[in-house]
Amino acid sequence: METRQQRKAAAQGAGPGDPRSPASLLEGTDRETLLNYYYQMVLIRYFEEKAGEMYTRARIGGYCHLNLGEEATVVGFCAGLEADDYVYTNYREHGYAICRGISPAVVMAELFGKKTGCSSGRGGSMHLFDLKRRFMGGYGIVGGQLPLAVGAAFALAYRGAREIVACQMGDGTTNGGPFHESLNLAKLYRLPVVFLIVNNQYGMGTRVDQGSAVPDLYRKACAYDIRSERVDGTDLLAVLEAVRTAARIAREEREPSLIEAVSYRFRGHSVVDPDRYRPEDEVRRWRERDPILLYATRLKEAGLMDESTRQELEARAQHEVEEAVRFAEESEFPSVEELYDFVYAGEGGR
Ligand SMILES: Cc1ncc(C[n+]2csc(CCOP(=O)(O)OP(=O)(O)O)c2C)c(N)n1
Repeated sequence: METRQQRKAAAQGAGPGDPRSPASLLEGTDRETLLNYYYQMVLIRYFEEKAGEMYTRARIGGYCHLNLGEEATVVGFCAGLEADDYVYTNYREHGYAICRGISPAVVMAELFGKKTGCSSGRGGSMHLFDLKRRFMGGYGIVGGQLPLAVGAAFALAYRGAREIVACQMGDGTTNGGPFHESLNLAKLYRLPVVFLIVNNQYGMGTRVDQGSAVPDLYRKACAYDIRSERVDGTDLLAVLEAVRTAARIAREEREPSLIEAVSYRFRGHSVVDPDRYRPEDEVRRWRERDPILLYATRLKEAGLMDESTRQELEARAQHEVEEAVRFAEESEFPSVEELYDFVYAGEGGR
């Protein structure tokens, strides 16, 4: 078990010589797994680009939030968890659903409102759900997922279960009441929960320092004596390592943790946001830190991925997304007779 001091040192960030550092993670992980992380990042990048295109072609209705640019936080977060852990997210969740094992075809079908979608076409982009894979949903109400995640963690603690809960949110969410109440209860009851703030720097059009009196968001956890750290959200391995450590502490010590992953979304808040509030040079600077390019360079420099492997992985991901669209196009809409199905629990929902 880590001492308080060791944990404090860990919270300040692991150095390259530290056995916990992302550099040793690269050395200590097999090539196939590392290449699979790359595959997942490009898969969700293509998926999101395609979802944006399908929205403009009116195949997808309602709202649609993409997480282009946040791929390292998505893949790192999911890779740090075990298959039977419970995951709660906000509405920017397509990538999380895919990384938790819901097939891109089934996610795309849900965006299209089709019966074959993971919420039987009832949820759409903001309400993906799959109980079997313990993907407990995207939520459209800002902060709505936090009390639910904490409630689930309470149930697990009460039953003495081994599983934990992981709960993702955006930076803007940390200014709302549910964030503070949830952190308070998580600490008070020592709940096995990992909170991940994806600080993509904007809540809709509001820059993080215009909305939060404490823009170093990880520091907010200290008000509840919760262990927290800030990591580079463009670095897949840094996110993975932080989540893995937090998950172990939740599982073994029954203590909550909070991670702030600093990243950037490349496009507007939702597909209908013209994104006029961000300076061009800021966007350009962050695009240079594209998490996919950074990770590709890292794998190449370590001699783990050559150019032809990269091209092969990208072509495979692109093909999977094309197939997802084909599946969604060919699937049926729910019929009018089925309109009232799944309204109450126990009615055969997934
Ligand atoms: C309770 C509530 N208030 C306001 C909104 C409108 N709204 C939707 S997203 C959003 C911004 C949230 O930003 P952040 O938490 O940083 O997440 P991001 O979209 O950046 O991933 C707001 C204000 C809402 N959906 N729910």
